[in-house]
Amino acid sequence: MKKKMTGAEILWECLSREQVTHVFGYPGGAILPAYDALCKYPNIRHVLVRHEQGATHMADGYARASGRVGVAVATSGPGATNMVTGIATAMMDSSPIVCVTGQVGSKLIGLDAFQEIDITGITLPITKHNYLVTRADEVAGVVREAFMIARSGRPGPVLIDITKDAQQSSCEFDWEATRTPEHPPRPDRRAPSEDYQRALDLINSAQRPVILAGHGILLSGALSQVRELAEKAGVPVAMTLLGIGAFPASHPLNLGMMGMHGEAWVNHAIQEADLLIALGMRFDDRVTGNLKTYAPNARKIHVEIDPAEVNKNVPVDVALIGDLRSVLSDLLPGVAISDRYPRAESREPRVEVDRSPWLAHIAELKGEVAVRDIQNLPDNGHLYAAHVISDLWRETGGNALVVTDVGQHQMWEAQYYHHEDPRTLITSGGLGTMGFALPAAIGAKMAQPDAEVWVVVGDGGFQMTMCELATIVQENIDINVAIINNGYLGMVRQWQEFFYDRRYHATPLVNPDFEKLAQAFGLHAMTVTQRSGVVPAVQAARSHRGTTVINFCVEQEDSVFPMVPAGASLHEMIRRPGPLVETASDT
Ligand SMILES: Cc1ncc(C[n+]2csc(CCOP(=O)(O)OP(=O)(O)O)c2C)c(N)n1
Repeated sequence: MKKKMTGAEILWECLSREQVTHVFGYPGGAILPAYDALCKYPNIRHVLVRHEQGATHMADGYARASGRVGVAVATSGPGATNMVTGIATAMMDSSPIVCVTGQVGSKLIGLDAFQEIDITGITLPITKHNYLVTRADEVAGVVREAFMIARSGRPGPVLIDITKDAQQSSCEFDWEATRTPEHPPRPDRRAPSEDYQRALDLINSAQRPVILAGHGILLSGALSQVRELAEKAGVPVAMTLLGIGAFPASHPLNLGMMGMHGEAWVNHAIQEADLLIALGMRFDDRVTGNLKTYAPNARKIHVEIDPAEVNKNVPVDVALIGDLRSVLSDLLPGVAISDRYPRAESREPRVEVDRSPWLAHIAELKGEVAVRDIQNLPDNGHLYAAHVISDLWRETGGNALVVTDVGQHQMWEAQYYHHEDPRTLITSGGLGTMGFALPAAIGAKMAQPDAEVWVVVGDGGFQMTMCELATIVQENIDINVAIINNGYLGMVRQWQEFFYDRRYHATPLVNPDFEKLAQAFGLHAMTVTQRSGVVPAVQAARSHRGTTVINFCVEQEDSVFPMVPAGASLHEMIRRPGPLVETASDT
């Protein structure tokens, strides 16, 4: 049915019809008509942020926690440019968000009007697509198409810039007439069947296979297919940082995280493998190390939705392009059963090769590492970040949704918080955006109101977006914040220690008293300086209704181990000097 509406009303009407229930935003002149029209849409909760970067990270956190499209709104000029980091973060991590920005009146475009900026030009390389809308009758079609683009194929951010006059003027609104064809993403074309056969031949004959599990598994929802593949064929699973949660941490075939700060046994297994089965991952340089020496003896199968990723960094033997869930569903019936995980359907072909020596070898590599683990250090009065994360994991039973920032604490979280379920770790993997965690956690909590949400953040990154503590108070949000306070920009300090002769320039931090700071925002807060104080603090935060900020003052010069130096081969790791138990007298 046709109805006369303003462009601003059409915007909210279309967002409602796209099932949007939350938007994260900040008003200003060029988006005011839209804000005024929002009063008519009480079904949409607007979360008033303190900085537009926060709005984009919240939309991103919302999208990652829910699998739905997150929405952020800002005004023209500085409002729009403040969104850039959040949009780039979403782009690098394939997160579906739609950002709506106001633009100056269409007659003013190009005249350097007050708060005019070419935001479609600026965001061209960091969006899947973007639009400049100058007429009310364009709004509906653009919004529908933007949502379709954001969530289809390889998901990502879309920006809609709407001029003030397009928001103010009226036109007939007809939702049905704006229907965009849900054209399947191009990669939905099936790979030729001979490619499937080649992949199966490689899988069924490999002696030392490893699955590389990436973020695409979570995005396509291929969890059960990946698990079936691993169990059926008896193949161990290594995860990228963003792939954490794609395979249960407690599963006997789980290896853990790979790459620059991956566990030593994982990287060794990859280097010794004769087959890598890469699922929804893009062979990021932090994952591969030196490409010339990466997995030198392995044939490679790459299953990926984005054809541009295939053969980009690592040449592969077989590429299966398409939605991971459908590709794996097609592949699974032909995968031969390994004896290690015998299954009921015993009529299926069985693996000819014996993979138990391979699995036994990996178990041996794992055992050798335990002596270097900081966890085995007796309590020497110092508080280590790994202990904080580990206690947090135990106290929450591994069931919390953890949102991390970027730095050492991010890697310790990946190593010591064992995630069983998908979408329980949210982190900026691709762009590595400090300041991401606090706002992304707010968005995640909005998407999963029943989840126990913890922010794990460094003292540096926390200060980049800590203004959003005010949003937490205003919107009455119940999350907990663990600041891993080492008095340094820790990860950069670590690089200075290892590679710049301990010249700690511009990395020591003079911090505010985080406990008092959080209290000034009206929040419950604590400071912990001893290992014995971690569990009581976590328990107090969990039993307190509303947000608690805990300032964990940890060892200042601890480093994340192992570490593959940038550009080195994956097996050339800097290891924590060990065994630690013999050097534990440094009280
Ligand atoms: C916006 C931004 N600026 C700079 C960096 C470079 N960087 C990566 S890690 C890091 C240090 C982070 O320090 P902190 O937040 O205290 O966490 P820690 O490493 O100590 O756990 C820096 C500066 C970045 N990733 N993002």
